[in-house]
Amino acid sequence: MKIAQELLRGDTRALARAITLVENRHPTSQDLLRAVFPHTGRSVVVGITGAPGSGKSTLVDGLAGLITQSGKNLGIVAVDPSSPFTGGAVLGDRIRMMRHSADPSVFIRSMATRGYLGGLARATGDVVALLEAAGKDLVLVETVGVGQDEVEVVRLAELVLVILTPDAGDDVQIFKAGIMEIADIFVLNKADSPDSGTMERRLNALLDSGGQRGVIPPLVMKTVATSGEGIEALWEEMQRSLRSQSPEEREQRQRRRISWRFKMILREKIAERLTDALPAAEFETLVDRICRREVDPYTLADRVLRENREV
Ligand SMILES: Nc1nc2c(ncn2[C@@H]2O[C@H](COP(=O)(O)OP(=O)(O)OP(=O)(O)O)[C@@H](O)[C@H]2O)c(=O)[nH]1
Ligand SMILES: [Mg+2]
Repeated sequence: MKIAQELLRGDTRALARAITLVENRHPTSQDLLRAVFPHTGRSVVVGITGAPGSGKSTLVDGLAGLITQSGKNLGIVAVDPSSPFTGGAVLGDRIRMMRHSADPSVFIRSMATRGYLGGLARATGDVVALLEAAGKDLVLVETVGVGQDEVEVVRLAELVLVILTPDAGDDVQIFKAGIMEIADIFVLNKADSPDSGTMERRLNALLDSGGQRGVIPPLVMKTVATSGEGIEALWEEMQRSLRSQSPEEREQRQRRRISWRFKMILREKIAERLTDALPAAEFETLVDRICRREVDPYTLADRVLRENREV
């Protein structure tokens, strides 16, 4: 495939087109992903998650400056649930907010869920694979940690940063959706807020209680993303943390990424085939039967699966 070859040579326009194909599930996208697969697994993927508005994009922007200065080829993916409920800015605004959106050594792409979270996770894995094939040394994936599906996305990362702010209620968020287990580094952003000392103590106390259970508590780094304060120290710590991973650990993390991606692909394919096997009219007939209380939805779901075993 021509586009695959161009992408492998690092052609940015080919990369952008390839991502669009993958996002739109264009019929050729699977061939494209197959063609580039042998060239994946080379980048370091860093996941950055946190509540809406916690300063993820501002931090990513600050990190981007340091990363490109060190001569690394950088890719950024901003995963956007674009739900009216998260109250965040609209997609375009978020990207424009990044100073590095005009920097040619940084490739930035944002992805919207279009209301289908499972598919978003699959697409994110695919987009990361394309960035790897295009020769990015480092890929930053920004995702809003509002729910299980969004947090799930950071499972494709070798290093996970969880961004917290001094606002009340954050310690609930840490434990929600298993964020605690996946964080390698906690970033306490908006450290310019007067409540940041209190939050830091609470956070350290929470993490220490995890330490008593034999888990090494992740570090807490304080930043003011808007002024750049603490970002250099954070980047140092990220590099230190990556260097300290043993070859076995790195292999394990890469395996986790592959296993996660494989599961997402399988899940999506099964869902797709089931939808194909159950045309809308037939589906509505089943709904009618459930409405009439003739049969419960669980029994019917099992029956549909049994009848479509070959799909
Ligand atoms: N005071 C202060 N404001 C900050 C800091 N970091 C970010 N902000 C502001 O917080 C707002 C949200 O920042 P973003 O970087 O867009 O946050 P985000 O987490 O990417 O937001 P979403 O992608 O919408 O979830 C912006 O107005 C930033 O200028 C900080 O350290 N201190
Ligand atoms: Mg953002």
